[in-house]
Amino acid sequence: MNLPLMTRAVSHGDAVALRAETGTHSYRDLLERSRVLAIALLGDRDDLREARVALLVPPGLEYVAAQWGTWRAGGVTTPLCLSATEPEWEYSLTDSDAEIVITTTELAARIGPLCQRLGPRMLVVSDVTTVAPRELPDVTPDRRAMILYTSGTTSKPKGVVTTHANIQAQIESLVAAWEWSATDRIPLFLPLHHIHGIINVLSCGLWSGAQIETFSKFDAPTLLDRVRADAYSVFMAVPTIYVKLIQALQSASSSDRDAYCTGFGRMRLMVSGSAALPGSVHEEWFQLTGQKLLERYGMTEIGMALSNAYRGERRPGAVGVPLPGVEVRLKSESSQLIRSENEPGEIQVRGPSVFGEYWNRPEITVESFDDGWFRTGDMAVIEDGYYHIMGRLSVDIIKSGGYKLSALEIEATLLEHPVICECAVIGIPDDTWGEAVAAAVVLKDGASLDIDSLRAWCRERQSTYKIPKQLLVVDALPRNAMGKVTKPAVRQLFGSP
Ligand code: MCA
Ligand code: AMP
Repeated sequence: MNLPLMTRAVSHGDAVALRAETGTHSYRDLLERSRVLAIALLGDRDDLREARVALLVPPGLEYVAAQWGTWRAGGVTTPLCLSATEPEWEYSLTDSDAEIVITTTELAARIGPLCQRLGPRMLVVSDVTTVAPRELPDVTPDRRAMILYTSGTTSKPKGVVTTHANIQAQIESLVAAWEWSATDRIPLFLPLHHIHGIINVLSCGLWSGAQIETFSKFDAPTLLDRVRADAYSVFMAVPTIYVKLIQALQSASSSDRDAYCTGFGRMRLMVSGSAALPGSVHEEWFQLTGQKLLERYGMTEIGMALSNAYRGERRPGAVGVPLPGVEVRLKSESSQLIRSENEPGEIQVRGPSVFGEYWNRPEITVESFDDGWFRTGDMAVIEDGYYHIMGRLSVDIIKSGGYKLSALEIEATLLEHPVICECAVIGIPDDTWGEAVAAAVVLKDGASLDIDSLRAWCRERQSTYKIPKQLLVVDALPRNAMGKVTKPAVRQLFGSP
């Protein structure tokens, strides 16, 4: 067993690793379940040799067993979004060329027909109970470990490939900066197909010997009851969740609110990230709970890059300074290195936590690096020593509820609608979601469309967070002299700056 996450788990032994619907599970349980699963995955092979293994497993013991089991067998995990539609799963399975799909009894009925049609073997975790003992392969840190699908400036999501060494660097940086320890207890309600949930919460917690309480999804009342009972020392969420928690606190009775707020106030660390945290939310949270949220900045391709101080200033509207082991620079539009404060530039990142490649997309990989530095596409400026995110270079990237969405991908789906001839998708500011998806469409002659029927049609094809929340039917889309749709003018149609 040569992967540090697992060798460390040996030393954590009988400590409780997970509190889940299935009960409590020790680090020893995780090791045993993942060993058995690794052997079942291997069958008669000695090493999966980076075969892609898709995971459609809810948070809990079975998810960790599937992830660690795949890694211990030498495979590459491709976690799927639990609430995705069949076309979205099909895209991930086909693009990653998944050989095996690990799932649960409940989800097997939903993914089974797709596996039969596309060919990957389906393995139901609970079906694997006993296996004959055998050696597991040596998995070196330079090997590929995980493919996460991320939307961007291409119409279809790209697979971000990280190695075991990248993952280790991402974990070690956060464990050092935020002082994780075996006494920590953290709730996990974020989805486990993105790094916020996978690395920042699950893997940092397990690396440290901490206790993680898993939930199938974010549910404010359940969580608040546990907070009131002092169940956690650390808390990590996207801004939308803090907005929803503020709403829940405000509608609680004053005695309940006091108890919840006292619970939050006692935690040693509360972090916000994945999207900009509005200064008003930072302030309101502080007023309610006495906690200064620590905001940080990251990306699937690089892990976390910038963070406010754990011991030191947590400045609203800023994302702090580079994390341990991460190098960050700003490059101007004219490709000049920015050396002074108050001059905006693109954030570029280098270091062991940065991914190596987009799966099967060598050209896009090359274009994404500038002399070894990853080009994030985010603009920032340094003010009084702290980085501030100013926005993105591409208007086609939307951040909604912490999810990164591609306007181009949503447009491609909308164009399949029988009455839509043309469309332009943008993100418009939204108090709860950060940005909300809005679509301007031109319809075929004589046709009509309303938002409810459009949403119902989209539901079969795309995850709920990609479905337009606002619809505007127009006679023509605004275009420039070259005939290209001008997104700033589309924003104005929605009355958005
Ligand atoms: C859901 N709804 C939405 C959206 N999402 N409406 C507008 N915009 C959205 N984005 C609607 C649904 O259609 C539904 O409406 C209702 O809200 C409830 O849906 P549900 O899915 O149950 O919502 P929820 O459970 O309350 O979800 C909110 C959430 C979730 C908990 C904030 O979106 C979430 O877990 N987000 C985190 C994503 C994440 O982990 N991102 C990190 C990526 P109706 O009832 O009418 O049908 S990693 C990353 O970004 C980098 C690396 C980083 O820095 O971390
Ligand atoms: P993802 O591709 O889902 O990994 O999302 C990464 C993107 O989320 C970054 O490129 C940023 O645009 C955005 N992001 C993450 N953290 C923050 C933050 N604290 N403030 C503003 N944007 C953020």
